[in-house]
Amino acid sequence: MKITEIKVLVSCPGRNFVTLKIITDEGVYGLGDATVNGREMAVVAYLEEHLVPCLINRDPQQIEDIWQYLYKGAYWRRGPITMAAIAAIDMALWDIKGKVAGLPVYQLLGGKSRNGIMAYGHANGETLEETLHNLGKFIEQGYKAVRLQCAIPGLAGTYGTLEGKKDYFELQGNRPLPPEQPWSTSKYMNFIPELFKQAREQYGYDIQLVHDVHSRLTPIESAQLGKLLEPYNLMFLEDASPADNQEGYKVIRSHTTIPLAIGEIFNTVWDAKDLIVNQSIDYLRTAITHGGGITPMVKMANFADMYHVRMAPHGAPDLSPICHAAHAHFNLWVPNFGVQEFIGFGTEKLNSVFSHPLSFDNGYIRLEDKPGLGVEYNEEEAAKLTYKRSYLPVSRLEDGTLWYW
Ligand code: CS2
Ligand code: MG
Repeated sequence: MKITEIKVLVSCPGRNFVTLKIITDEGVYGLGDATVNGREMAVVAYLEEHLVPCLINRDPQQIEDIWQYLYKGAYWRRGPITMAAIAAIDMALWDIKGKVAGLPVYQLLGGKSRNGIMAYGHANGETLEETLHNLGKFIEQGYKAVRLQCAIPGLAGTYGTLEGKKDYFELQGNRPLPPEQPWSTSKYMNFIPELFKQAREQYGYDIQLVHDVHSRLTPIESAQLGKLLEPYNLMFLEDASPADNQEGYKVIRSHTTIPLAIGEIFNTVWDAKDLIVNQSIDYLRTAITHGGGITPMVKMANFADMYHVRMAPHGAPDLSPICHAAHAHFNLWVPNFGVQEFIGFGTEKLNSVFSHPLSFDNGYIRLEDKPGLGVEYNEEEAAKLTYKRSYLPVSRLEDGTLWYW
């Protein structure tokens, strides 16, 4: 079997997605997600100019050798652009292997370790009341875990809220330049504990709650927040502090028992190694698209398992249904599974381009058995929805200092 053609397909069904299609001489093809939010065209160039020429005529069944060739052979290794490009190729090769074998990818990884994939939904609001009302709606839908994000009084626009838009796609797909959003750590720290105090008073402790700090705090501020939230028994606090400084997590860990999750911007196991070995974290959030593909995610998970770290893959709206499907196969297999972030199945426009094998019932994601990843991509519909540059916001403190968004 040989790779005869590779297409790099960009479409904007509400927001930009980069999809890789690897076609073989036996007519079997595979799909991969190469989307890096706000930097999509950099990945397109890396794939088209630097990787695709090396792959034509290769045997697509040599998944491991191709991954090693693209990673070690690159010399300029790691980074979000490189690893998303490699990830898309890796996903597509696993898709092909499953189709050739007539098996869903999770069977090739080792079969089911669970029947359903526990998901956490996003309850957010412009006010504390709206956020708690939305939490109630997720509980009614049977969610076992929910993320709470709320606009901070006095700040215009806070991460994790819709800022008046109808959905994440409208929010993320219409930023012709990076919007600048104000941030105040003190306003945030004075507000968030009250959100979780009232959530527990109103809904009790059965529902598992998570919160995403989005890397806004210094390590000692994260420790302070962790201690303030301990009475509310969160499942985890995500991205408490930027993980460029992995040592910082020793500071957080030494002050609070709140479980810590991190990893959505990680792109190799090296980004997480010290955090795992030092047992500074409890959940690893790396996504298959940003982490280099299924091949390295399996290795990361096995390494993390040695240190009781569970996998909680990133599941944001800027990952395509191909990645979400790949996560479902991975999550069905991975022994040290924690939880899967789930933002729903998107809009009609998104589903006119991507069809996927996923369903949701009573708090769990289910995966329909189909060979490979089980996703289809409608090139004709996709071609009608052309790329539209859109950025992630940037954040500034109230004195104008540039801060982590
Ligand atoms: C967030 C992401 O889902 C999450 O946990 O951190 O939505 C993140 O903001 C986006 O992936 C950025 O593109
Ligand atoms: Mg996050």
